[in-house]
Parts: sequence; structure tokens; C-alpha cells
Amino acid sequence: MAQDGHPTLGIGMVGYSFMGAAHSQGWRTAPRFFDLPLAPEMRVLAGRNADAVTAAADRLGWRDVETDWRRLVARDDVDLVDICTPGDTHAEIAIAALEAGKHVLCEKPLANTVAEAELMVAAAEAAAERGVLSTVGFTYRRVPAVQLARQLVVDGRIGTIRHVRAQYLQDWIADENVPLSWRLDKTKAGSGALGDIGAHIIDLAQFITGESITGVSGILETFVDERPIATGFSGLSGTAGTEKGPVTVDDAAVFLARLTGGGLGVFEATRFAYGRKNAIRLEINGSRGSVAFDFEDMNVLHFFDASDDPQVAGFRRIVVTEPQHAYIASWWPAGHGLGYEHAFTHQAVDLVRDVAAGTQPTPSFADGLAVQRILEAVERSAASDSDWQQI
Ligand code: SOE
Repeated sequence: MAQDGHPTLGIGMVGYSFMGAAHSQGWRTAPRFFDLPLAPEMRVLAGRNADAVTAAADRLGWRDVETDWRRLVARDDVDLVDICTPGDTHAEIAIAALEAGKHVLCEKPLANTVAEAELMVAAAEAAAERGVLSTVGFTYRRVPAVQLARQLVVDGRIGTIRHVRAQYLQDWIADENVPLSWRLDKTKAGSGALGDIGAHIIDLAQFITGESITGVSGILETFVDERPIATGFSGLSGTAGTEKGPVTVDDAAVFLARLTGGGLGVFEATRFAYGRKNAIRLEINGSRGSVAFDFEDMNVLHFFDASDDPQVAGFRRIVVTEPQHAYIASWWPAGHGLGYEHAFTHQAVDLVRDVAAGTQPTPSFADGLAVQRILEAVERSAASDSDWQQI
């Protein structure tokens, strides 16, 4: 029982870099701003280096540490395992945790391959029969403006989906002297811009439209195929050493897609868009209107209603900070805005509520597998000179 009288939910987290810090912020803040049926307690943080994991636990607010994730998974005081490690470890940790009866939140992309993701889905389905739940961290779904876009589609306000234009633009490796990190290593990350950030826009496009991508044709490019080996890393920035090593993933991915409802999609994911830091841009055009979103102005959704009087019709700039908007009532007065970290709090809030209610969280591992199939189809297409690939 927590001090507030609610039963507790013991959280154990594996990994403590950029995503680990963001998830920690989410767990810490969720019970302070939202009324939750269970009190999440940040009990154990796991990492291989004892000094580093201890320092991270102190900084991020974790009570105890383990230097082997297997010990974390085996602990009786851990009810939910939060996986914030590179993709090559997701399947092993998630499956072990689910088999040990722990709920799982796994960072995206779900895995590095479709085969691994299929094993994870099988483990998740078996666990669900025992009331053990799992979800994948496509966190941008939980931005209030994205929720509003979804709501407008559900309410039929933009009609039948004709076009999805989706971009995820960053520039953090545009400088060829930025050193290698695990995100540029295929054995650790699975793919490059495609899986790291392309996965987000695939998920967002399918989430907002409520449709699935049925086929793709794509190309991938690696602009800088050798980089300095890093001597130290923190988050996305590293210190370049004098030796060089190979980049084994794509720097950019571009693909066309078809959707179940007959609409067309154009997707672009790159880390070479100088000046664009975290620009997740989606514009969706339907038979009755359009919605447009850019994460670099994340509190805003643009909405065009084709039934408006043409004399005054135009994109409405909706500031998504009213208490009627998703999640906002628990935060600040209208107009005061949210930031990057808030979606991680929403993720923790939704997951705690689902665990308390015993309901399947979204996105599920099956949703993560669906994204993985699209990533792999884009890679197949790129390898065969952009041949059309059915999903
Ligand atoms: C790096 O490109 C990164 O941290 C991604 O791994 C995250 O998923 C994205 O949200 C922000 O950028």
C-alpha cells in the first residue's frame, strides 16, 4: 500500500540512457498529476555497470539497482518491467519478463526483426491469458494534438482518407564527424532512420487513420558510411575518437504506401535534414477535410473543414491546451502548453490504468509487429530497387 492508500505497482526498468531518463520522468510524474488506481513505485533500475547504474538511479529516482536484468525480472517487488535498451535485447528481456508474470512496456521499435517480434507477440498472447499485459512505446500517440487528430477522423470530420503525408526529420548526425553510436549499428538497432524514427510515423499514420498499410515501395540511403568511433556517449551526443568504423544502417528512408481504405501514403524518415530537430509532420487529407500536425509545434493541430463557407474557409490553428482535450485537464490552465516529456507521463498513466482494470493496453505487441512487418517490407523493397512489397 502506498502512502495515499492505493495499492502499489512495482516498476523495474532496464536501461537508463535517453529513453530511460524520459520513462523515469513519466513514472515519477504520473502519480503526482493524475489520479491513479495504483501507485507506481520506481523500485529497481538495471544496467551492466555498477557505478553508472547507481549514479543513474540516484539521478533519476530509482530506489535500488541490479547489474543483471535477469535478477530484476526475478524480483518479487517488480510487477512491471520497462525495457529501455537497444532493440537487440528487447525480445529476450520481454519474453523472460512475460514468462515471469511481469507486465511489460517495451521501447520501440518492438524488435530488430519480424521473427523476434513474432516470438514476442506469442509470449504476450500467452501471458495475456494469465492477466499479464504488454505494450510498446509508440509514445507520440499520447500527444494531445495527435489524440485530437484521431478523434476528428473517428468523428468523420475529414471523411474517407485519400492521402497521408508523413515525415520524421532530424539532423543530429548530418555532420559526418558525429561519432558512431548503437543507433548506427545494425546488429544493435536493426535499421537506421527507418526503424528508429520511421517506425513512429508508420505507427502514427495507422493510429490516426485507423487503417493499415497494405503495401510499400521504398528506397534507403546511407550518406556517410564511416564515422569516428566514440570514446564516450551521453544520450544522442558522443565524443569522437581518432579511429573510424562503419555505419551499418540507413541514414534516410523514403517510401510510398497504400492504405486499407484506398488512400495513398508518402513517408520520409531522415537524420540529415539540417535545421529540423524533431519534426514529426503528418498531413492527412480526406474527402471532407484535412488535419496537419508538426511536433515542433506540438500543442497545435491544423484542421481544414471542406464544408466551411469558401469565403472564410482555411486551416484552423487549434491550440490543443483546453481541459476538454485529452490529458490536459490534469495539467496547466489553457494555453500553458505541454512538452516532449509529457507524452511519457501519459504513457505511464494509461498503462497503470490498464493494469488496474486488466484491460489490454494500446499499442499492443501485435501493433508493434505490424509496424515491424512494414519496416521489413521497406527494406526488401529497397534491396530489390523499390519493387512493390505486399505486407
Ligand atoms: C533518436 O532518433 C530518437 O531518440 C528516437 O530514438 C526516439 O524514438 C525519438 O522519439 C526521438 O529521437
